[in-house]
Amino acid sequence: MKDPDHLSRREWLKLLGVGGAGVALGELLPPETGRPLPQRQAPNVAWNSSGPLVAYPQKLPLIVLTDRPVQLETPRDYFASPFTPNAAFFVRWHLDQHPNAIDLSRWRLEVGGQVRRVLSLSFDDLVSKYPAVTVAAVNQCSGNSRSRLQPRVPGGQWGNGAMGNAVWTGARLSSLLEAAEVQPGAVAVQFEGLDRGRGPIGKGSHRFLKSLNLDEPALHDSLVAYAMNGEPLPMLNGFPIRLVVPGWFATYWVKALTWIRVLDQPDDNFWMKSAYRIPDTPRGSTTPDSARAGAVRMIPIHRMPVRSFLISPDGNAKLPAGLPVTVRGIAFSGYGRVGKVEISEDDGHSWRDAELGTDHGPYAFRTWEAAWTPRETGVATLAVRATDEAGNMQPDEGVWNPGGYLWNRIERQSIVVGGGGRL
Ligand SMILES: Nc1nc2c(c(=O)[nH]1)N[C@H]1C(S)=C(S)[C@@H](COP(=O)(O)O)O[C@H]1N2
Ligand SMILES: [Mo]
Repeated sequence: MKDPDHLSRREWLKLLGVGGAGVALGELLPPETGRPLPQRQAPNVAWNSSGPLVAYPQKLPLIVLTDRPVQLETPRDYFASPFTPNAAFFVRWHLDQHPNAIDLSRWRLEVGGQVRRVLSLSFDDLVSKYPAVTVAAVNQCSGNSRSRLQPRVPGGQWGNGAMGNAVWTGARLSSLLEAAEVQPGAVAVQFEGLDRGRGPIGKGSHRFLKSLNLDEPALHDSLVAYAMNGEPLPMLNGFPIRLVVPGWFATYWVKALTWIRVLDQPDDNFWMKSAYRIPDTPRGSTTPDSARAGAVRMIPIHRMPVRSFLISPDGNAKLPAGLPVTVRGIAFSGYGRVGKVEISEDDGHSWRDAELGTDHGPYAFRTWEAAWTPRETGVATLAVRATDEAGNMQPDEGVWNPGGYLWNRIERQSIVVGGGGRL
């Protein structure tokens, strides 16, 4: 994380479009964030889920999983860039009354619970009283690729597009906690969004509440973010602020954050105790039988396992035999930088290194590319696997758990190769 120059209140209001033409965060942002939006083609149903494309406010046409609450998946071709445009960024809410307007003049962020000084911060306070920091980080739903699990599990049947990478700017969570002076005996910090709704009936789940233990290292990397790729957060992605927990699954990235509560007891609310739990087994995998028998210890989901994706060629076009193409994609891990990406042309029997693109930090998408010349006509299959610096390599087996979380099997893409003909 780098500490940019402290920005004045006026500049931040401008950034939000209140005080005139938006101030660019340009100097802080990698040039890729400013690229024009790619043209969309028909969604690739083998890669994405298969809902209709609908444009919600501030959003490009995205794939609808549900519309109440809103859940939208990002089509594959937006992952050709290492930064996902805000307007194409996926959306997931659990409760159906999520905000569609915020009056910033009345809005407050409260920091309370086991603290010596309760804080009630205006948006200006948040922007001007605490140093602004930035981090590039992937936000990925725990259930990304859930539709791959066998046997199928209930929950949103996401393809691979419930993820995105952005540059997040905000105050460090730890700065706020220091200012509030956490009391001895505190054990966890709970986060609450403005959204309300019924949630699973009878579970006290009408508010979305997540928490991090105070001794959790990820807490010290976390931001209370008010900018996403140098712009205000879209309403559907949590305007005006959200928690960013680099390396961890998106369920902790509480949107429309309005309460930070320091707890003196472990958090046993529905969203921590019952939802988003994974088997405490290698890779978080178990079997339907052991899950049904309650034979496996469940723990809260946390960091994201290493994954990589082949973005192009996407299989929508026939490629000529004998002509070289550049195969491109992205990779990331919640356990450290991507150290290596490899591709295979023979279904995983042999692998060769792809070339890694610019390093945007340990929590960001890392682009990769490799030259490939299809030799024979017919259907070719490419596979891609990544290894992170902690030594975790993507396996060629799926996982299974009742929540449908943690999918990270090696991805494959079939491509039709036609005769090259004569030139
Ligand atoms: N307030 C609030 N924050 C939330 C949620 C929610 O339902 N309410 N869902 C979480 C989950 S499970 C995901 S996947 C991400 C989705 O973030 P996005 O909509 O910005 O892509 O938000 C997280 N933060
Ligand atoms: Mo999620």
